[in-house]
Amino acid sequence: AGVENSKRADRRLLIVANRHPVTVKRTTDGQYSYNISSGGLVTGLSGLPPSLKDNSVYYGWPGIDVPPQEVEEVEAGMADKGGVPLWIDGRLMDMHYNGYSNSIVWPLFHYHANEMTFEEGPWEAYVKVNRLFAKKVAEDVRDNDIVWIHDYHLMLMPKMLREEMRNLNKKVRNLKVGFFLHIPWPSSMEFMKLPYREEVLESLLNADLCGFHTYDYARHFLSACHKILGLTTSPNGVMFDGRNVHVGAFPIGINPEKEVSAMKKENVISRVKELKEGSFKDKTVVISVDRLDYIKGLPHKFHAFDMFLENNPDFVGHAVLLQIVVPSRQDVKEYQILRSHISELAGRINAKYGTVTYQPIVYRHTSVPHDELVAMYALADACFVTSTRDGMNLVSYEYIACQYENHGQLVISEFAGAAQSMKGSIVINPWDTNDMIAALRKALTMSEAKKEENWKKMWDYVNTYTSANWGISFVDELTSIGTGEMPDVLT
Ligand code: ADQ
Repeated sequence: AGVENSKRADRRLLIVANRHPVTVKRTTDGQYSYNISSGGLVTGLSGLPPSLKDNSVYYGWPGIDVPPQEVEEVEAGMADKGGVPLWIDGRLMDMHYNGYSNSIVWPLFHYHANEMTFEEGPWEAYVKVNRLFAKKVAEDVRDNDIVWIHDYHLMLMPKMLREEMRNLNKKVRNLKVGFFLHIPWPSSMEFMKLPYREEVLESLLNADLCGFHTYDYARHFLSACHKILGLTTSPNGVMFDGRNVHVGAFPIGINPEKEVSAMKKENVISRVKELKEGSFKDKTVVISVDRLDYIKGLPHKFHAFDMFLENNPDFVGHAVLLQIVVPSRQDVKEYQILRSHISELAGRINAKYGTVTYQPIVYRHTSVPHDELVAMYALADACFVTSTRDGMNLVSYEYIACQYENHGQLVISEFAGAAQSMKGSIVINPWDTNDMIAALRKALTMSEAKKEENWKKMWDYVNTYTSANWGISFVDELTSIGTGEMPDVLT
């Protein structure tokens, strides 16, 4: 590790993601505010250790169109936060984000091919935005830089980056380019449905390292390279253009210290007490925290909770599902339909079992401040994750980090990447209602000794495979790739 660390020491790390972790907003008095956004990618990146963060520059769209005379001011504001904004027209970004990215790749990679929607222009917008990112980074890269491209919005960037550097006739020594996918890579049979599948694969193979959350995703990627492009693969790489492109599993984590220190704050301690003695007095609480998304299996979960109460009358009157949903992609029709569907389900279940003093589903559609989220994780007796597909699922890790006193249980879908690593959890199939009913009962009636034993296994994992560990492993693997294997100088 010492040798690898020295390879990354003093090298700049250019972290490139579609949305900049810093969202810029214009305030009513004409000033600009700079806020860290929420979401899985931001949670992962925010936990990188100082050894990586201190030399990092973040590239991404800041979420706003700024008039030309104010660009300099915002660039300075973002530079303070280690960021470089990509100035791309908001309408183009919208087509890029809601088009090929979220109406084609997102559903398909989560095995929801039926929810792919096709309209004019999404591919062109995807190409244009990837090109603009590639141009900007190509202008900025210099010797020894590490470029780390994130996620499914920027899959064309690895190839375009090399093209743009060639166009600029730019020679950069010892550059390393890595790509990490935050969502699942589907089986090759599913991936084959992707329009422009060859372009996507060939572009990714211009990176030196392609990383995924699990070995299954990495294996699916390799098999797509073999089946679609006819390439020769090994368990951890693929030969392309005379080079060995490295492929591996780098499971993302959280920064558990952030949750544990929040738990110790006075306001969090008093909030937990207030909720336990107030709205949740004598209640058994099952918590769920999801972005509003059809991959999270919300209808499956609500139906299972309904059937759980029907089959376990001893829990009626005191079991509560506390469901927090973060608004997401609200301008996409499928998401609007889902929103009204789950509101209706919650209303129906509450009408079925509720009384003036008991509401079985407490459903909130809002983003929640971190301290409040921690208080809710802390008071819950179990966490229920029912994703029909989920790259990893960081909510399950955050919950475990907040349970060092109570040892609440995790009930998690086998289709979430995290289920593979969380030994000690109760793994369920979200398509099997009886399985979920039994799992909830098991989680809520387990002996204290067994709960502690399970929780300890999960905590050991969460506390070892942190976001810091993820960032370091990926960057170390990237920088340790032999220079002989890749063209050192890009011309
Ligand atoms: P997401 O689909 O966003 O991430 P997840 O990994 O669970 O899913 O991360 C969600 C993050 O948002 C958590 O840190 C959570 O605390 C936060 N959050 C959720 N609800 C919130 C609320 N109401 N208010 C405030 N914060 C909230 C994507 C992939 C995942 C993958 C991550 C990281 O879909 O599978 O684990 O990227 O790679």
